[in-house]
Amino acid sequence: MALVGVYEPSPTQWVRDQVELYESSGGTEGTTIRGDLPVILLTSVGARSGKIRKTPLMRVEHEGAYALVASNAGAVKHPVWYHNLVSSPLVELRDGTQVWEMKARLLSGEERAVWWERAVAAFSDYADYQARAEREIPLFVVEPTAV
Ligand code: F42
Repeated sequence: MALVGVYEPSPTQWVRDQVELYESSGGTEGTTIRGDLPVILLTSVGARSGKIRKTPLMRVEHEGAYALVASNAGAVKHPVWYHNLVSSPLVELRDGTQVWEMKARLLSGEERAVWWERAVAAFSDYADYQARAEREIPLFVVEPTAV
């Protein structure tokens, strides 16, 4: 079942621009940052507003599952979308031209450690973000809802 709600674009201009380009091109443009680093698009439901939120994140994929890294560029606070996923784990994930409904699950322990390595391999800046974040950066894995 598709997510229901009114779409509220990000207040951050460059994020909003990336979402617009990614979606309006059907996932053929706006799919990278810094030249060639791939990005996916997360759609979640606002924990308080119930509005549809769209968030570009780095692409960390393994065997059809994806990690969502709540790095918030190394800020001391979790990004707002972290709270949205805790409250409402059903999400939509777009990777280029493909879109799936998926369920997000917060990782811990050994499973988190394995995905963290994959995340840093995909985007090495995550290691710097972790060093200055003063919190353990949360990781979700998202997997298809119907397997
Ligand atoms: N951020 C990451 O954390 N990890 C990444 O890997 C990442 C990669 C990335 C790649 C490209 C790109 O363009 C951006 C990238 N970002 C990455 C930044 C990411 O897209 C987000 O901008 C960032 O993580 C901050 O997320 P945020 O959810 O904190 O966004 C803020 C700016 C925001 O949109 N706030 C909204 C607002 O209006 O202030 C609120 C949105 C919201 O969900 N509100 C809830 C609701 O109910 O609607 C309220 C929830 C509550 O309880 O307050």
